[in-house]
Amino acid sequence: MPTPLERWVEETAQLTRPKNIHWCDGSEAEYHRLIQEMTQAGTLSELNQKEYPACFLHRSDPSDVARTEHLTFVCTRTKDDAGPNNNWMAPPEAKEKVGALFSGAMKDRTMYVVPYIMGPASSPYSQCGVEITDSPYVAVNMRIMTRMGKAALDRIGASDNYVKGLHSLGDLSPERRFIMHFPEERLIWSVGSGYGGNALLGKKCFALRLGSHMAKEEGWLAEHMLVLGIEDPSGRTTYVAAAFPSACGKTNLAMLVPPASQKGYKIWTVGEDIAWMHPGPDGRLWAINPEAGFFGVAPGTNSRTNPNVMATIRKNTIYTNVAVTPHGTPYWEGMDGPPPHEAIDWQGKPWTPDSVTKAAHPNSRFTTPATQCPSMSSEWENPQGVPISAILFGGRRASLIPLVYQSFNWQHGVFLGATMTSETTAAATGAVGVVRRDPMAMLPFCGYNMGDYFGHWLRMGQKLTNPPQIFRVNWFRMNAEGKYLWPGFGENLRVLRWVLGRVHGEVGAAETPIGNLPHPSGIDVTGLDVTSETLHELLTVDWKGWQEAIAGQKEYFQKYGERMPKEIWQQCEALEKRLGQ
Ligand code: OXD
Ligand code: MN
Repeated sequence: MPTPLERWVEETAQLTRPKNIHWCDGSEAEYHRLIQEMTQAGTLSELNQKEYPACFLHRSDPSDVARTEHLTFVCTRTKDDAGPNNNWMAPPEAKEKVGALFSGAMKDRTMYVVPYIMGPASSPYSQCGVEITDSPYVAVNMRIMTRMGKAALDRIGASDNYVKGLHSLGDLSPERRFIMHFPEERLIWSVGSGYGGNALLGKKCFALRLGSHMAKEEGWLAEHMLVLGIEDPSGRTTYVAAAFPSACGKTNLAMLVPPASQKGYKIWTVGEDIAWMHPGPDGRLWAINPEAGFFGVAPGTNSRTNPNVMATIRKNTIYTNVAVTPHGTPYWEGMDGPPPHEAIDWQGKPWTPDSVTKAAHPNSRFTTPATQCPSMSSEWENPQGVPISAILFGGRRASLIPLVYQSFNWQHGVFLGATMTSETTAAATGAVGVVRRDPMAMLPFCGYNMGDYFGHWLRMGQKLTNPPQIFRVNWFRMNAEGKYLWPGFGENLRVLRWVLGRVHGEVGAAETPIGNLPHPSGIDVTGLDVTSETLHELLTVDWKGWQEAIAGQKEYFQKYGERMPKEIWQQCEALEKRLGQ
């Protein structure tokens, strides 16, 4: 008797008509064989194996370099369940339209059956998925990003308890590209793109869009958050989760190296993109990292901004859309040292520092195993997760939002997350640098109506007798000349220290209409090129700016109509009142 998984594989093969079927076992030998086949086929090229052992380069189709939010749909039974935050298509229409694109799509190709676990293999909070794909690049990337192969197959066994993901490169045409989610069926269909966020279905599609939907039904949280542990000089480790939109420095923060001035502190990485968080029996919130690798943005990464990741990506790494030097080593804008005199750019064309185009694509990436990261926490695979004491919500905002402030309580914290705004980045197609509303950094990833999502967050607070403290942060404030006011990167530890002080009741704050702000003496700026005027600017409430911002917040919340929880409206009114309007 075939298992449900075998039946689904058979049905999918009938639809997509592959030349052959390969069930991935996740072994090292299989990984190397696939890499070798791709190298022979020209899908991958070898980098300098002496300096970058087992590292390879993939160049994608130039039209397929980022997440395509306008082609991403949540196909719930009713439009209202997907909400104004998602593109929606009725499930029957989606199945017909996209099913036609899958019909015969794998002709002359191998179909890879990729079973995987999201989360530590022995964690009760982990979940299984199976991705059927015709892309060997996806299969090898999934081996880095998840616990892939036999362990997952064993866990699934004869059950039907796994998320189904069907992926085909199709013809890579943006006109025939769709990323469809059916949360009610725990099913994902993705066609026409090989880009990580669209094609590695465990990541955004499962761990966030379907995950957030599952989390709402089951009483937990699936969030676009890094998780880190801060060890202080007394040896105490405090865990913090932080939501930032794509390409706003989550990977750098998760692996922060304390500057020499911050003696005795250490940062331990638990995760750098996604957190699954469950209420524990002790009333605290416990987080696991569902991933096993990092799919990070290359440009701007160097040994000042992120020495730990620079060490991580020196071996066993797949680079996508970076440039290559004549020496066969990868190169991207903002890497260490001067640019090479010449290089081959991300599209395979000759490039020199005088070229008007970039050498690497602004959203070029590396896929690399988490186990290689020097700052990985000893707790990162703890099946129970780590207890979260603080949650940070951070956007990229040149003005208005102070460096850091704390919410008055959980409900106010949910409001701080719900009102998050950020400037867009190259991680998604479309204009870069435009301010958009991105509640909890989940706008592109919440698999259901965000009005209900805010309600779910509020209910979670009621379940937690010892909830994390909630903060808003902004490393990206600029002066009138467009210069950053705060040095960022490793120096962000100075802000985290204030957060720790608040969590442990060791430091005071100034109560303001928007929340509790540090007293200037609360942020240690010794040795930094930050004058007291600059610090004052970073920690001042711009009353007029906030009064004006409220109108935009209200207009946004109105979009959610009846689904918007009244508690969020109450927070809006309370803020208005505190600002004296
Ligand atoms: C990512 C993203 O790749 O957020 O993590 O786009
Ligand atoms: Mn992300």
